[in-house]
Amino acid sequence: MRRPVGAGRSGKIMGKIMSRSDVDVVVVGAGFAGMYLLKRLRDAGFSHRVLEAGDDVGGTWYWNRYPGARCDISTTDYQFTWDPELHEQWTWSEKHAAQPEILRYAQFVAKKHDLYSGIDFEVRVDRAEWNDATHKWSIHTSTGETITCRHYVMATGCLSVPKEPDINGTDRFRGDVYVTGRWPHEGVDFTGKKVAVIGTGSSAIQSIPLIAEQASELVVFQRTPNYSIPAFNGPAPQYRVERLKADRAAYEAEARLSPTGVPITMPTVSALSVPRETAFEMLEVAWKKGELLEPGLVFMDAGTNRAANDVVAEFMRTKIREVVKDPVTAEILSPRKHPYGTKRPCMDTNYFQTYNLPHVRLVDLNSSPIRTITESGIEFGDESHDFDAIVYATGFDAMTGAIVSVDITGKDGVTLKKKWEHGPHNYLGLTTVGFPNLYMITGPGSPSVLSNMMVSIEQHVDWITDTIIDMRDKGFETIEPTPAAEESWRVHCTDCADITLFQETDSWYMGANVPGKPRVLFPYIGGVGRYRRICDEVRTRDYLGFVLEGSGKRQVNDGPIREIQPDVEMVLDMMATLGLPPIESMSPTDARAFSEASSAMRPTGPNVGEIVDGVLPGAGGDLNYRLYRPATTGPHPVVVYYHGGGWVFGSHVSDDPLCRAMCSMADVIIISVDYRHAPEDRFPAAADDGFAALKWVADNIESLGGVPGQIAVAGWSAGGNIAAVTAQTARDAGGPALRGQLLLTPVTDGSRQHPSHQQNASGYILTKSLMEWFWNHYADPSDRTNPKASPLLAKDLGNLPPAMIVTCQYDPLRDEGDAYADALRAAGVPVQHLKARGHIHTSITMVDALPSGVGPRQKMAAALKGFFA
Ligand code: NA7
Repeated sequence: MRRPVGAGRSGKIMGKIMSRSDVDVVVVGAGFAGMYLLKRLRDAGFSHRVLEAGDDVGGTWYWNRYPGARCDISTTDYQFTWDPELHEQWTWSEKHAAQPEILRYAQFVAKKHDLYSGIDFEVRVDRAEWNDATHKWSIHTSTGETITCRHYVMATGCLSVPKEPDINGTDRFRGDVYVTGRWPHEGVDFTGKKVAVIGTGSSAIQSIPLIAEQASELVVFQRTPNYSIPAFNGPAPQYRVERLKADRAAYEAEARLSPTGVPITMPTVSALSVPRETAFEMLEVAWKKGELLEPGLVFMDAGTNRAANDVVAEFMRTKIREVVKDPVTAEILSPRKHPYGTKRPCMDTNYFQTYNLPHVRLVDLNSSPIRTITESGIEFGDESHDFDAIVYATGFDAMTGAIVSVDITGKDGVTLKKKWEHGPHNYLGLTTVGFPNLYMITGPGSPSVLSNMMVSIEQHVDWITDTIIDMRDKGFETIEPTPAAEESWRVHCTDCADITLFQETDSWYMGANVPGKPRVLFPYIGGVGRYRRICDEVRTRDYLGFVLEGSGKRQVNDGPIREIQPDVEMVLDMMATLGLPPIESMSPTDARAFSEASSAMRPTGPNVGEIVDGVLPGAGGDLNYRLYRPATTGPHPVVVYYHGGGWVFGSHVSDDPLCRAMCSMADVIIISVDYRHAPEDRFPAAADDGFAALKWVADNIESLGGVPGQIAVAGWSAGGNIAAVTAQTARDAGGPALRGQLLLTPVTDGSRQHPSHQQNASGYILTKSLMEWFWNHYADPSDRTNPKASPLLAKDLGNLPPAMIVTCQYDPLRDEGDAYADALRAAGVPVQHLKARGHIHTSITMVDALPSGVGPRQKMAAALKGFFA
């Protein structure tokens, strides 16, 4: 089917003839994004032009016609949801639709909704400039036309500009040359031909088996082997079909709020918590489903922990070895360097089997690099080989290539290409500072290629259309993000990327395939659902992070949209779904049982050399302690550690993972000591025990394996309070002399409210009311001004040991911790103060559960080491 003749010439909007050279919105691209946007703009009554370089709709499915081109997402999920009739009117023939069928679907939708009449085909945009006086874009096209518009949308796709070949001699070859992303529409017959394929990414993996069926000889040139699972193509997955039939709306809603845009059960098991055999059995079940996202989502930590990822990677290599008969070829095809999922995982039909065919050969470019392409073939290693055809499956200038290939000039004459020289800085992946009213669909900084594109495309189209409708309703002409919002989005995207393994790999996700491209994770890895909620929140909070102007009005609603660490947010979201009762509604006995039960479920933390449990004399009787000794040869410095738990619960073992981590990272002995708890033993019992324990450890340091004189204190929360008080008591008592104090989110002032008590009163595990419950159990109001309860109130803070103080942004105790750091510094105490951005009161103690805590813990360990240096 071809588009109807005369398409793209209608200028009729809602019954009125509109000027074609001055419109509300210009859209570049008529792939799925441009098509849906056209529909929404038309329905909303905006005048528009949609410009498309090709001669038909379909975008990526128009251009990528190489043999075997297929969608890797099931047809149950890779389709429009905005027209419910489509589900009745269109039936997909298989689970993973091939390119011709997807193109036919695009054409079907375009015809049904009369989209052809709104698109100008075979028109490229060469240049676009923002005019700050008229508040309009001028769009210059390949046909010589200039169109002015208020809003300008790049719906140009993420993988639409093939990468320039970076191989010697590409121009010399006199045979046939093909590029997978620009395949001839009439197809290619390789029968009897000697063919070279360069590249082993998704396009190559899909096309190689089919090229091999025709070619007399096929040589595949591989630089990096890829993980690929069999598609097991056939009918769409029955369980998805049934869920759609039962409740399509619920299924689609779940997709929109899921991490990937496809409803999937998220894993809760660590790959490191089950025996290898069990892990492989679980992976086998996922592998057999033939769904792209499944194997990567069997284990909760495959994307964040290299050892966990290795389990999946080894499973994949086992599968390759089972298929490929020649062990040398199997090994060359086995990815070893990059973690599973950090390059786009592929789906294939008989890819690895193809290497068992006698006329197919694999060349490892790492041992036999291409020296040059010649007139008749390729010289590589110490060989020279003639070919009839060369297929470049060498990929794309992904995500930004198509956007910056148009010369886009924003305010003050700055081009987007220039602005993005060091990274595609943007807000929400939709807009960018200096380029008002310019929108990108599925651009960098949005889930894009890490999601089901259909879900992400629809979300972006809806957000953009709804935004310009809002602007029209309120009389605004321009919208532009603020520099602060853009920077905060960059930080949030980096926070998300930092906890994954993506940055370990040179991939096109990281811009690494194109020489000179900045190295950042281009797509947003925080997940489709989280991203949608953020975009929605921006609108409901009156365009947070944007400046809107027009009709003499200016609205600036500046501020960051997300500062909390993404993994911390995930924990909070998960806890919110559990509906747990507040601890302060429990009796102390029940609260202790609850705390112990929660601790039993957390990861255990790293191994240490030795753990010794013992008893020491406290101020009011014996106290338990646990000693953590490093695996290195002693003696070691000693840190006396006081656990958290609001003086009410916890014990010498309750902070076990954190103690293990500090012991192994700082190479020090940690002695975690218990103390008497409230309400049975109120103030100052805990403080007295803290000092008694320190004295006993100092007196017995040699027999404990420590170095005499090398002793410090540390504590978290109420334990940080005890550590700080102990340091003051030791100073006043004339010893033991301490080398340092490490205070993690300490309680330092029970005498009054600080702003953070109010700002972070609820929603971050430690709440204002829980903190009040702790204080009420521990100390009378009259005692709270005593520096033994509130160390911040000590008259003299001089001559205390050097301190490392960690405070967390979303902690009610943040301000009192900050105040203590400031006060110590003012008193001449050397202070390192880490203000942990995006963290909550508990998150840094969550060892092996929250990757974002690793950095702060490394700094804490470095501080401990520094105390003894
Ligand atoms: P990809 O995934 O970028 O794959 C390109 C392949 O080409 C990859 O194996 C590259 O090796 C290889 N390549 C690139 N340049 C060279 C040179 N100069 N020499 C040898 N080999 C080279 O692109 P695809 O088209 O396969 O897939 C893109 C996406 O389209 C896909 O993920 C789907 O989302 C749809 P490298 O890995 O860089 O070592």
